[in-house]
Amino acid sequence: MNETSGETQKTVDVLVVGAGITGIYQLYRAREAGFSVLLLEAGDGVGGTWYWNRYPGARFDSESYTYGYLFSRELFDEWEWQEHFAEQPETERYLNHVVERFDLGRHIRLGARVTAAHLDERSGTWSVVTDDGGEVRARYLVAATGVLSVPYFPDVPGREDFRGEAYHTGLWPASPVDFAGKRVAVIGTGSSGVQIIPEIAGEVASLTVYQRTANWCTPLNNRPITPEEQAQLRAGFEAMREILNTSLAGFLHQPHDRATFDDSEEERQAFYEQMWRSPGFSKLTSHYTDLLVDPVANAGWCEFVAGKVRSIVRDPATAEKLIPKDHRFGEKRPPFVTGYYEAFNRPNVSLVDLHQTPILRFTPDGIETADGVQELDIVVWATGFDFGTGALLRMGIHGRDGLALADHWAGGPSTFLGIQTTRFPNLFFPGGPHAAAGNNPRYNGDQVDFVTDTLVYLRDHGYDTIEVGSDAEERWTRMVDEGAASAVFGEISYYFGTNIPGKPRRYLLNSGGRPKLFKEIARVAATDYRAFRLTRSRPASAASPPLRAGAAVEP
Ligand code: NA7
Repeated sequence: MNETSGETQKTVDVLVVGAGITGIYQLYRAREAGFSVLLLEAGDGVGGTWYWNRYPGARFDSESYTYGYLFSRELFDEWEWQEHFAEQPETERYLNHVVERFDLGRHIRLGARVTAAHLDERSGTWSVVTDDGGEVRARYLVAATGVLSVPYFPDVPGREDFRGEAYHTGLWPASPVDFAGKRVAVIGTGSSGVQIIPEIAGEVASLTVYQRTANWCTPLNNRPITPEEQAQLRAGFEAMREILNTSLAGFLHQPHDRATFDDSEEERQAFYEQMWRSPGFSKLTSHYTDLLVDPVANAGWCEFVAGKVRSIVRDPATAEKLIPKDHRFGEKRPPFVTGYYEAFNRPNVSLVDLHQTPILRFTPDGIETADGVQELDIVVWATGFDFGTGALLRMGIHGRDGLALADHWAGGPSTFLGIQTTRFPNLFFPGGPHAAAGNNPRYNGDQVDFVTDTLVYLRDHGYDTIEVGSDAEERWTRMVDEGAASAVFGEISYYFGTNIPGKPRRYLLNSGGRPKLFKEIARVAATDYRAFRLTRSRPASAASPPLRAGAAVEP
């Protein structure tokens, strides 16, 4: 263990960047494993996604108790989630509680945005610079910077000319925005847009929703957790943890055992009703087994959802605009909603279909389309994120021979396990590109566990530098790319990076899912880390075991 601190420079074993759900867990695990640790966080508080996305209506669409940490039985027992799908303030409180409870705050430096990270090849250490003038030297750099952490603002002419207030859902201010009596626009109808729209619709003077692509929104079906359910959760902790730690997507929902046309028309409609009333992601994970593979089966469910939209939204023209015509259910990450379609029945809410009337420009007073200028007081950008690689490529990371990660990945990311990339030894990025798709904390947690086990292995075997081999990286990246054609989420999804103009079209999740991750991690352990090049930058101590065959030794 090594920790030194001077006025301008600090040295630690493990430097974590990002105090989101992954970074906090990594900090905890690395410290518990006996490493000296520091976490740098750009925000003025911890929480990551749950710090920045504090817009009205922001909430989980994974069940709260399946999203929270499972590493401590005591933590699980003492935190009573209020709702099956917790709202942002509760999650932010929870993450602050975790930091306090495990005394992690003293290892966290807030308000410190990483602007550069350079590898010192001689020592195998990283020198990391922050915008507050600090510099940290670390043997291992763990970028837990998230996949949805760089907000995207479309390049609309005149955007800077607008004189009203403007906010991005992913950069929401700490002090509440006063919507009362204001003329408001929401641009974007992804998961964030469809959460904020019903939340503010009753408060504003007018709400104009600018929709480019309609989404297949279905009810979240949130409700408070009853005292009986709280007791059941505690009694069933071990069983629940087992399911969550091994299931495909990290949810409790059980897969269905029937395909669409195993059922009669009547049974099918009853099942669709049951799905409509089911919680959150179960509409993907517990649906008919052929929902995502048989277009005819998928169309049946889409027709059912379209019927629901038509039955809720009173204006037929608005209803038709809200029904997707260009993609099937599940081709994009489906949002889950509370009162979304109902909001369009309010007299003060209107929908602009950007395919029919695109935004021409911003004016100082509002937004201009072919229909004229809509005068506005507040514009909400719910236009998403530079997914997957956005944060990593903006951190100024430079590896061997000064190679910039942004250049290394100019054509899209190449990784092994979504955790390491060649030419960047001792850099890990759990929860980054090529991670699995599902309930984020579960598979990001798998990656953090692997990183921590790896660091312990290195220490135990006298190594201090680890770099994935190009064979392993190519194998994993090929698996991701080849699997992308049959991945759950289709090419129009931001999971391919296609929402960002000029971004290479590459699949940014792990198309092999969690099972592939588990399999490869087991293989790494069984083959004594042969996928990696393990070296030591200083002579092994007498107590250290000899280098394994084939391992390189650096002076
Ligand atoms: P999303 O899901 O990426 O949604 C972004 C929305 O913004 C979506 O409706 C986009 O339409 C729209 N968008 C993007 N660019 C434009 C332009 N130029 N003009 C108009 N509309 C635009 O981001 P969210 O924040 O809602 O959700 C992100 C994740 O957070 C979500 O998956 C959950 O994991 C939580 P498009 O569909 O591209 O036509």
